Amino acid sequence: MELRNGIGLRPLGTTPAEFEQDMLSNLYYRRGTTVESASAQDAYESLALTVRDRLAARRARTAAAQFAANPRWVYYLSAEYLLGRQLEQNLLYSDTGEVAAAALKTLGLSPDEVEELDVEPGLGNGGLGRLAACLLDAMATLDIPAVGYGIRYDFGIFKQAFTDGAQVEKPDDWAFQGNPWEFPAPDDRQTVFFYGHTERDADGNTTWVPGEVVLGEPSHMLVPGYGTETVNIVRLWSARGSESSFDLSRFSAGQYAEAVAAAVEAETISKVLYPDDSTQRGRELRLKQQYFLVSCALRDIIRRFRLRNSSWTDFADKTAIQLNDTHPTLAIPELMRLLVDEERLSWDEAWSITQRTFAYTCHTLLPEALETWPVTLFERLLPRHLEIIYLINEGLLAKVRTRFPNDLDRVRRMSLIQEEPERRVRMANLACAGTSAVNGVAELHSRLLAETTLRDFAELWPAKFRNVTNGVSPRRFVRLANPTLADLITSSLGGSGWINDLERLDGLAELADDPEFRARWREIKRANKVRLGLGDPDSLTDVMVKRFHEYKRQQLKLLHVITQYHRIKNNPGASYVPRTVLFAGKAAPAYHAAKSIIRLINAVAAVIDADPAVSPYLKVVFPPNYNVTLGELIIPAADLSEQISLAGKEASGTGNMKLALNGAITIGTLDGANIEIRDRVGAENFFLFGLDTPGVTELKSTGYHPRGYYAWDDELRAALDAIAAGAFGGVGQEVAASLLDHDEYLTLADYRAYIDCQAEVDRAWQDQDRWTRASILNTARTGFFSADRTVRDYLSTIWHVDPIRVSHP
Ligand code: NBG
Repeated sequence: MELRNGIGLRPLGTTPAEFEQDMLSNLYYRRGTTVESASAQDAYESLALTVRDRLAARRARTAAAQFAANPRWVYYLSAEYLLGRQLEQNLLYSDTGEVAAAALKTLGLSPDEVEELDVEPGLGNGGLGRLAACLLDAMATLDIPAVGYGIRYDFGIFKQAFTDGAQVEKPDDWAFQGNPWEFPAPDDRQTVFFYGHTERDADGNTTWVPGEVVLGEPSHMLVPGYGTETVNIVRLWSARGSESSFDLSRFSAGQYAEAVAAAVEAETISKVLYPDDSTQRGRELRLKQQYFLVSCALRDIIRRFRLRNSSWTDFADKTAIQLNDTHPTLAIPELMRLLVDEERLSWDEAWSITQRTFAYTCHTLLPEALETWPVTLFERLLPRHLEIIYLINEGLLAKVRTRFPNDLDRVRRMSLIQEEPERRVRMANLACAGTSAVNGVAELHSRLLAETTLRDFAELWPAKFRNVTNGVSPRRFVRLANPTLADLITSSLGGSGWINDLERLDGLAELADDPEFRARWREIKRANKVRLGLGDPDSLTDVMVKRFHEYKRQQLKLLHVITQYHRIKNNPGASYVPRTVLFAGKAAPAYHAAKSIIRLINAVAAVIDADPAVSPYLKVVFPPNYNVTLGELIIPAADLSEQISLAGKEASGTGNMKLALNGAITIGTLDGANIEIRDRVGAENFFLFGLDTPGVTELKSTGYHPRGYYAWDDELRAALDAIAAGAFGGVGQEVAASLLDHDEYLTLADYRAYIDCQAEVDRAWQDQDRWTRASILNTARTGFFSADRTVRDYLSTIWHVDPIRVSHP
């Protein structure tokens, strides 16, 4: 009995000799090989297993403590997780870094070679996916009983390469060599239905008769807390064909492909992250993925609930499910279906449980980014869910009509069904209706959500709307990514307590004027640039790393680069602040305009590189395939952080937080979390430019004419003319035309303010003491942006879940 709950486990050794012994047993018994014939992969996996075992022991104790407490759990549902590499993280979190290094040494293995084999699971696309990973990290660190649910995509986000400067997408077969960090649990598999029809019996009960049955097989990875015993899990689901999906008679008849067709079809569901949705089949696959995730997750959540509870009346008190954007919104009608059709609860009771269980985080302001699905697709794929959505809609609209009589327009806007031009299900509306809390991810964003994008819902349910400003993991983005800075901070603050209590960074502020401390600060930044190995480490490293999107305005940064290029060309004798401009990021495969901007950046980089009059002062680098691993190298090396989205478009940004924490100074607009960063670091330590949200609204309402700016500003005209004339290749014409004719994100309107602000950056850089002071203060004053604080905010305003301490063995 003791053994079962993880408390009676034989403790694993902590000495180098014991670690080495365990690594050898893993090599022999689990890899089935010997020292003589071990490959680098064998060495890596044996090391990974040895580290994992130490966390698994903690996991066993965590589960014992958590289940014994029968608490309210947090379940985080997300289509994306960008977990980052696991080896270094788990060495740190299990405090085995030193013994592991010693063991590797005696076994004659190179740590670098082993580290190289640790593949990043790229199961996400951008900020939303990395936020999910940071929140899991913080929940474990704060001892919160939590499980993350997602999909184990066979292929993660594509690998980006450049051919002639153009983005090409290669499949990311991240688990090709296996993934030593995960535990498959096929016995917890779930059955998922699709298609078919519904039937009603004499008592009015409904049954869904499916047309396709697929299996969901989970495996989990460990999510350790830092500086605590808790180890939570993230459970990722793979789709499999059901037992009947192999057709032996066809196989025997030599129809091999037909024999496995059903299984292949089923497995397609977890094949890739965000399949191309430009075709009907692609859209259907995406909706299938969404339902697959929520169906598996909810059944698993209910299975866990039943381990300790028996009454549905307790469900919402024991379960807080957070919907990370609208992708998992189908969980709302799915829980209704389970409660009403399968558990035979009354509609009202089921609806009350559902609303109290769920909460929804919105990550965008772009109305076009709010998901909708054709009703016809729903009808075919999820016939019962569509019926349930109609019923939810009836209740919702009745409420709207009572609250706002004779307001037909409002009813039309709030309906879960869009009627024109095609009938579609509005997922964000469903998410607002079926939850008890809706939050944005930065103060401005939450306010704008309630005033614009989700205004009708905020008027109906003002108390539902909250703000929870995003945060990032200080473990991954300072301690692991920037170990020398972390050491300096630890020695300056007299201990490493700041890592789990990030506001303590404030103690660095008093060192900002200490010349010795400043010198050390600068040395570390320089060493991080050398480690990155791109560009002159003494130049100003100007960094724009994020997904490519026109609203984020990489094109504005590019206009600055071209303007600077022209200035140097036109006045070669003058002196310039040498800059290395670093772009990194991927564009969605079907996003043509973003891909053109990537291509143009690479072309400009090549022209500058080839020009000896310019290249001493200006260099543009664009390392391909931005991911968490590359971010961990770039962020600590940055001097300047580019956060230049059009005000009112960036929900929050989290790269802005990571960069500021690592001492980069932001140049940015009053958008997303930039505002909160500036409030904290102080206006004098932040380069602000551009229109604010009221300014944007006003300009748009009076009619925006990009050509006016072009006509009036000589430098802007020169830059656009050069682009359009093909000075940087053929793609320029299209980019210039789009800016001159549409410029949806007001790039040209903010151009002059941005260029002038960049001149201020140059001036500030020339006073290195002043710069370093500002850099130190950026780190000192951004402790607020720890994901730990974010999780505490979710806990106190939305989840109301208590921590559970796991005792030492
Ligand atoms: C992103 C927003 C960011 C925000 C993160 C996390 C997606 C789809 N959205 O501004 O663009 O910081 O979500 O909330 O990745």
